[in-house]
Amino acid sequence: MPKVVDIHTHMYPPEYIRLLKSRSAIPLVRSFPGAPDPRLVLLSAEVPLLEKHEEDQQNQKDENLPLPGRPLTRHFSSLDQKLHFMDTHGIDISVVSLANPWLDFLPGSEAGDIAQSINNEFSEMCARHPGRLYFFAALPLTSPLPTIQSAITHASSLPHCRGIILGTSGLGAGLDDPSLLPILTLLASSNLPIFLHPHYGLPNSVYGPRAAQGEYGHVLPLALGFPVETTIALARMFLAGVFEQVPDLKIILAHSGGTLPFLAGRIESCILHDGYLVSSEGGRVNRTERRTLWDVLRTQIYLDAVVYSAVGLRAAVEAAGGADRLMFGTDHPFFPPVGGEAGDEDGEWESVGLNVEAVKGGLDGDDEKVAGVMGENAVRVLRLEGE
Ligand code: 5CU
Repeated sequence: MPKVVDIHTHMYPPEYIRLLKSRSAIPLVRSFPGAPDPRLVLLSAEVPLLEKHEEDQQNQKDENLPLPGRPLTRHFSSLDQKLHFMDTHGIDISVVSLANPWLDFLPGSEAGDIAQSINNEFSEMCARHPGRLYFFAALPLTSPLPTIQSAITHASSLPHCRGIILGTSGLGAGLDDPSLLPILTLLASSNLPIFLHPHYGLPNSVYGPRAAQGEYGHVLPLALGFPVETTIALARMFLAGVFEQVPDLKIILAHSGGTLPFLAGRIESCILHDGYLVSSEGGRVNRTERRTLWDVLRTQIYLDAVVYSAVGLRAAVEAAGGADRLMFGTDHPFFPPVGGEAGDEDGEWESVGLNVEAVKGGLDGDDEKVAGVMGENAVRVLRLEGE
């Protein structure tokens, strides 16, 4: 039987949750009177509502505002719950990663030790369930370069580590920052693919004042902010020539590449028609020798299949150059069922069903391709065989 593999599935180990509980700025965990679970507040788009709650508490006002963040249920940190979720959805193997914002907010002096301890914790979880769990390690990106390099060496020594999870901020200046090149080069030579995942979204001003009041829930930052962030991060790497400089680098893009499958053609056209880039000063665009974004997508990029529709899935397959470069994911523990009708959190999740249907529908029921996207591609690309 072909394996079903979930490559986009997160956890916050208990140590990380303790850290969030001690914080007063995002990311944080806070309890609110009357709410059954503490709230996990991660995104800058959630800050206006958090601040409004704080003001109301000080002024002893009760405006019936929506709560900021999302409920911190046991799904976020319990390994038993992860295994239950896998069993419920027929998932044989999960490649688990720390969820956003990883270690990006930690002081550099602490991040190295915390990265080591969290990566060890993931490694021990995987060792307890041989053949079922692997992980992408987190890096202490606020620490000095030697600490980051040691963390990569440590991660590659852990037997169940299959890559690293990375946000779009890099060392603070984005992924086109030349200072990141030694890290990308070491990842490539250590055969550790990057799972590139968004967190920072877009400035709150683009969502408008009604979103700041919580009127639209999380829809704008998650549905649009996240994918656009990923698109911009990858476009910046491409424009900076990172893929030429690190030709062995492999990146798995979250959420089927954000909007790249749809926008790659436009990015290419904008490059070809950019007066500065084709001028002698810009000097980047040599029509005959230049690698195109399409070429990079088809050689150095893989996409997850967390796209929720057959239309998006087909575009992702086209952009990636074939169904053998897509890998199924769930985004667990995010997007649980909400509201009575949609089911309970211990049962089947609608969000998972949508992605399974997208794979089947987008591939017109081609069993071999479906089996590839649902798991066999991940087994091959991430070397999940052998336990
Ligand atoms: O719901 C959310 O905020 C998120 C998140 O923060 N990270 C993620 O991977 N998916 C959804």
